[in-house]
Amino acid sequence: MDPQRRLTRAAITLAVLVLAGTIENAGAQEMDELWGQRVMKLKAADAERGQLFDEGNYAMFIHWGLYSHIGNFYKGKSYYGIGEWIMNRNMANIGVDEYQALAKEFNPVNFDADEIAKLAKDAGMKYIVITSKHHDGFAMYHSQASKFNIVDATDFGRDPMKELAQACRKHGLGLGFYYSHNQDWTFPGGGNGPRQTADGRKVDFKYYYENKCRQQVEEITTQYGPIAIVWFDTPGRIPREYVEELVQIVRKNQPKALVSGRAGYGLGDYQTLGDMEVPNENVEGLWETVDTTNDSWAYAWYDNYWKTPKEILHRLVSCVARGGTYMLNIGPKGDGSVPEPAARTLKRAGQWIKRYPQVVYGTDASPWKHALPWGDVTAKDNTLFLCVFDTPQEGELNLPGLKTTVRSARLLGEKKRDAELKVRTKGGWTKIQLPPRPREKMVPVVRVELDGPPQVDPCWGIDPAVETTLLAQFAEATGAEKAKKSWMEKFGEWKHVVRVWKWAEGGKASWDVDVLEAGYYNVDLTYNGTGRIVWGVDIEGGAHIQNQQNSSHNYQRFPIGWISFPKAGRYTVSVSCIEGDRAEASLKAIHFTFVD
Ligand code: FHN
Repeated sequence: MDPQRRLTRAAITLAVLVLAGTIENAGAQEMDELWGQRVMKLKAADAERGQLFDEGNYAMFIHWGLYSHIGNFYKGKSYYGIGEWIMNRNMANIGVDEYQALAKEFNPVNFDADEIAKLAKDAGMKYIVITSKHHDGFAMYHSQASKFNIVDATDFGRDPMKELAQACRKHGLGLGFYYSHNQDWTFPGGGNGPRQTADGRKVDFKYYYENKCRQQVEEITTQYGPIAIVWFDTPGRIPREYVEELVQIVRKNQPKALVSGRAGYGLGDYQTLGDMEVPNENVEGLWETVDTTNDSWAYAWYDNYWKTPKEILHRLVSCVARGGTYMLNIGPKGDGSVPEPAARTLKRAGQWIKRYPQVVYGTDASPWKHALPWGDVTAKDNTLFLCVFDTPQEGELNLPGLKTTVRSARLLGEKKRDAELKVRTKGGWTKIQLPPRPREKMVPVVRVELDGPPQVDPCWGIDPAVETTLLAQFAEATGAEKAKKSWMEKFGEWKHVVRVWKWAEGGKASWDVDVLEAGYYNVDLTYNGTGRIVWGVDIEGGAHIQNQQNSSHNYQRFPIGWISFPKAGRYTVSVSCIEGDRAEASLKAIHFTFVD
């Protein structure tokens, strides 16, 4: 099949999924169509380029373009979804000529590159990646390859990428360019773009590639000084030779720049996880998560669902603790200004990072390989940084299965600098006593010095001092299927889960756990499904509880009841689906809260 037809088919598959509202059905195959081959490891030769991620860990992503001027409100109607897709038929369905004509109205006079670079700096970010051209084909810099660019097609007449490049240099930040190499919805032959030129000549992808794409990648890699990343996106089924050539262009012009994993064919330098995907388990190699401060990437007038500073820190620390990098997006408005709540939340989170830079920059993944009930851990050699997102009852922090001896534990940021925290052990757990009122109100951090490199028993701990959640992702499924699912909540707003479903008679999801305190624990389950479902929870060789609860099409939490662990120690806990639509019942997590 001709590559463009295949590409269109991929876009249609995705659009059909969205149109049909089948938020359940977007599977790995469709993700691969959209994001390309995603698993790759940085090659040894690229190690120098890898430094950006190793040391940086936190970056600013910016989606800003002609679509920002529309802000998801077009001809008197609001459209819900990612703003940069406003042209798409699932959004406002704007034709090419009509969209191009909008450039005359776009005049972002309030764009202030210095303010944006300063915001990134204050937020604690190390580099900025901005859309030089998104799928709409509008270049946000002065391009010779196409007049459809911010200098030639608007009254604004400035090159904001030049201004941003200067501002980044001034503030000591790296700069990267997002470039949509495959999709171009307005240039003849571009992915999902018109099939003919203005004079009616039929053209294919090669025409777009040779007359625009290749030249623009040359431009962005030569006109703005040294750049840190070229962030290609949605390779779809672009022919391999084009990606090879684009990567060569980047290598030739910017030998130190990273190429994003979404270049396609595994030709990028690192892996980009799914949009908005903060992984639950450590991921090997060099990788990043891209996320946004609210729901849309580009500015959407109604989108006020901002992540709080604490949520931002939680998602950042989770990425670093899983071994990766976090790139968090802002969507400036059509006038070029940054929405105030976005700037505010980023700065607040940044203040915390300034207090504890050693927790985030240049640190390694958690030896537990997953979050702990009260928070998460980053590490550097023999030092652990315990980031407490949920303060445990009576202020005692419980660490399951730490086998290396603790030399000392101190709360960072306290006035009494050297005040050591009390540390004791109980049944293989390490217990650290926090002061009753830590000075740090947002996310207290305990620095733990160990006798040697951290060694951890992989058994799951059930912590009586704070709610413990065990994800289905970590369960062993027998007589049931464990599978990853990604879906769009709003158009383009991705969610990801690993769930256990398709339960056969006797099927179960099991976890080996280590219970610190004997007693009753309240059990809740998070699941989705259809109709009423009877769930069972069993402790191997011990208690069994079961209960019927309703279900919802999206993941919701329902109570099941109390279960007793007669003594502290090791157990195998399992969940089974006893009655109801067992094929559809999808378990996401089990939660334990100590009662008595
Ligand atoms: O289609 C784009 C989308 O508009 C946005 O740029 C995101 C950011 O990762 N990438 C694509 C979808 O994955």
